[in-house]
Amino acid sequence: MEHIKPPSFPGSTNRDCGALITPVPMIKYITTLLTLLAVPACAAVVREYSLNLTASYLAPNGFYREMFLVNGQHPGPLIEADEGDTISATVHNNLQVPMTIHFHGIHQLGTPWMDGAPGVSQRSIFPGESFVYNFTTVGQYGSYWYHAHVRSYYQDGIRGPVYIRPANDRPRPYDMITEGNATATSILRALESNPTPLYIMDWNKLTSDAIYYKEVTYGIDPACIFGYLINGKGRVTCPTNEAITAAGARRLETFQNATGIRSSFDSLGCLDLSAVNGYPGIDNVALEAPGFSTPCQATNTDREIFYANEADWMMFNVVNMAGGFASYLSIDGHDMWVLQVDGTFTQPQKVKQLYVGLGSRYIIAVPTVKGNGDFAIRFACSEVAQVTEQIAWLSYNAPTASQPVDYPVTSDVYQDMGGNLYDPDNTPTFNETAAAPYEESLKPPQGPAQHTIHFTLNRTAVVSFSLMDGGALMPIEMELMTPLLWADDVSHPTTVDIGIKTGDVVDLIIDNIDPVILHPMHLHGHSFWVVSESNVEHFGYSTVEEAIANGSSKINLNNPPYRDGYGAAPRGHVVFRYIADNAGAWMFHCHINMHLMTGMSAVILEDRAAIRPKIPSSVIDF
Ligand SMILES: [Cu+2]
Repeated sequence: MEHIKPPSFPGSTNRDCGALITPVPMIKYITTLLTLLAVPACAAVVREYSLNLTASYLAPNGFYREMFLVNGQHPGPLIEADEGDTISATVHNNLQVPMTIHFHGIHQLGTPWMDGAPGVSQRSIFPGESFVYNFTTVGQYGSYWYHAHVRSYYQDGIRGPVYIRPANDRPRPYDMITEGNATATSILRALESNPTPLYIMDWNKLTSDAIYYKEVTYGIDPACIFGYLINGKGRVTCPTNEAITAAGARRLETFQNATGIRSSFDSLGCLDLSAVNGYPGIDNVALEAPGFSTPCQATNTDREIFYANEADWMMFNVVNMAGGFASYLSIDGHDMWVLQVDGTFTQPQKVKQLYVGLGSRYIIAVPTVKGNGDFAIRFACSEVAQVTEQIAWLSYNAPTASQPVDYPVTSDVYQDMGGNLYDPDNTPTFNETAAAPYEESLKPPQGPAQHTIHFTLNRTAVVSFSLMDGGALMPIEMELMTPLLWADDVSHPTTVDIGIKTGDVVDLIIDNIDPVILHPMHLHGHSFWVVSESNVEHFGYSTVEEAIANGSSKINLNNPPYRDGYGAAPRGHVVFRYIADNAGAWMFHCHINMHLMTGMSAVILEDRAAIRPKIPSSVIDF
């Protein structure tokens, strides 16, 4: 294999793989055939990266705090590859805390010890140490990301994107949205080599350790952020309480239905959760949750700007790298075509609003409108707990040093800061359930599964979240224990050790009994089909087979979404089906960091005996 050092500028590569294809103006099927013939197969290479983790004191939204950086930046640098390449990323931990890096959505096929789960697949990288993550991208393409998996440290800045250009022979849905226009299709094909980054991060006033300390010491759920950052940039705005309350009307109702209490919003749009937290108004600085007690102060820091110029299309790589909150995305005056979700081409959907789940990735194509002007790209928090919005810009003007001026609602704005659609009947929002894979062969196995595991998502105390039936919590200390991948004793109550063998089909039935919180559930090592879901009722059967035998209309084994993370709605359920094709010890957890840290996590052992002898001694002895 040839070794390639990281490119010195974005998108550079010394090969032609996945790059612009010369358009051939014929009917689409012949075009596709010629396209395949015209491009030589790519030889896999090793992509070498060095990730240097440091701490700094910076003010991305105008307020200084300690934060972490990867190679001096936040988010970290793009790791890119062509499908089939090997990635070799050396992590140098120059922080004062232990660290691991998880490559979110990358299956780690055959290398479960490279999964970056502390106490599960490796020992932590301690301050001053380095560790090399080495893994293949065979069989995977599209958008991923990497992040710290120790505690909540990715919320402090240890997070960045991974992009894998699809192999030339991957079927793409571009003809469906260009109606066979070969030039347009070739433009999309070219944009796919280097989509425009649109990375969403939630940001806090305090470090994640400080928040966690307050959480466990005082028993408060700090379900409140200090706003989003887009590509590491953003500003604090302070809408009136009247405007926040109007945008948050639905949230107030939901909270009242669940608790019987009429709540209100503070100046950062955070819902007063004193009814949950047990403190009648948090006004003690020692107890202060992010957002509470300190009146909102507006800042004038830079927002991210993208210049569209004369291109017919833009293609965005949307990644939700947040640690707590999902988001609604819309672009004023623009449609969006959703083309990929979680590293899989999907049946395209034309939407004006996209729900961006925590940890999830979306490749979207945006037809440009040309002309002049600056259009807001809006990110509105989708959670009950807060009304907050961040903005980036899509600009048709010549680049200047000054920032566009925020503007209020116009006819071209599709959502408000609460994520509410202005014209819900005529403004299509993304339908996750309908986002089936474009490749029709990517269907779940039919028939009964070999294993069914039932989970119940539950809040067992103010700051205690469980997923095991019976309420067992994964202790945070697990991060420091001998990794379960090779530990002698795996008999912990959050370890699922039920004899899963390679080739077995596994169903995860997940009932969410919380009345308010959507839990974004993430499985390591696999993608799964979402074969049943509901936001109004629990699954109600002990297996998928039983549901089918009873004539349940819930089950979709025909064209379900194919994901590596998916939200379990409050009072609802999801059922994930996957093929055990990757021996290892795989985490299954909520991606809300505070839920993960307080127990909402399990490890599913898969043919551990087969993989254990193959673990490199360099990993075991690390
Ligand atoms: Cu959760």
